[in-house]
Amino acid sequence: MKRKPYIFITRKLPAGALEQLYHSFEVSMWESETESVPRDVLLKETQKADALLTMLSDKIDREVLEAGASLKVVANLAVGYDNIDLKTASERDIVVCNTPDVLTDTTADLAFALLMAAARRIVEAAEYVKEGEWKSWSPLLLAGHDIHHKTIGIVGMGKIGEALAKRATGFEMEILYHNRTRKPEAEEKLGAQYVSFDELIQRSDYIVCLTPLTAQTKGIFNGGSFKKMKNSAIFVNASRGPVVDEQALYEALVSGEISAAGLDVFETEPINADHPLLTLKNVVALPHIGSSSTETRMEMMDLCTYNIEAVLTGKQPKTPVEL
Ligand code: 8YV
Repeated sequence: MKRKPYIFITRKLPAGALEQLYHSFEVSMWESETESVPRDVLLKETQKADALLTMLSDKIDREVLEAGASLKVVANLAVGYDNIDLKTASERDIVVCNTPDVLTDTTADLAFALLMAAARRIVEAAEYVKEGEWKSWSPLLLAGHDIHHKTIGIVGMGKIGEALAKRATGFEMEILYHNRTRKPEAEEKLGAQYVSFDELIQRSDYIVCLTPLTAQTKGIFNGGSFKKMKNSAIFVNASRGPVVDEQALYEALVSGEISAAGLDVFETEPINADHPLLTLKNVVALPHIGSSSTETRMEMMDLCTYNIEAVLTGKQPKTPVEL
């Protein structure tokens, strides 16, 4: 009898999300919600896998892809796929899928929430109350910065960037953006203005990074860029940690070159509790939860399972990455 195609899932996911797969395939998963699958287990499982359902924390490099003699599809539970070696996947005719669209609004919500939290010192103020520090009122108690009518600069005007710009219109912000290509719809409908990267960082009160991590975007926020920003600028990163030189960001925050930062992503994740950035009051740090609403995570899992099933049954996946 022909064996059923085998799917390996690199993290424990709710069984309900995978029901569709259990019907027709042999499925197993790494039974931890919090710990990444060890490299040796990943390599061993990949040897017999027809499909992998992966997370951002799995390095799907040449060694893994070459181990998968019958591997046909890698479905990544993320819109980003910088953890996957696309070149090798393409050479080996392995389809790579991601989860765009379903997470657009949720991630834009989070990016705006980070901006607001950093601007109005929400986390610092909440801790102040909980720690019993609130003894009296004073005129400038935990005074932050306004958001409405300020200038937001969006670096990376993809779908999430546009959804963020839409939110910014509600706050009557001036919207600047920088992207590899112009976005006529965002310009016409949202009044977003296309500017160079330098003009954006110089003019914006809020600089929000949403660009994918590529060889071109690695380290674009460095000492030189923080120097060009306003001293009152607030920097938000909801894309990938390595687009930022964290040492330079730390120095800019300490020296007052910029005023605050809201960070959902870091060069190394999870970030160490003793990381210098975490000692600063003007940093709001989150554990990479951009797309993490229950509704959206379920939709992302559904999309991954749809894509895997499609490839394994000879149909078109919904969201293949262009290789
Ligand atoms: C993921 C993300 O949920 O989609 C992305 O690229 O960064 C997040 O939405 C997270 O990376 C988990 O894999």
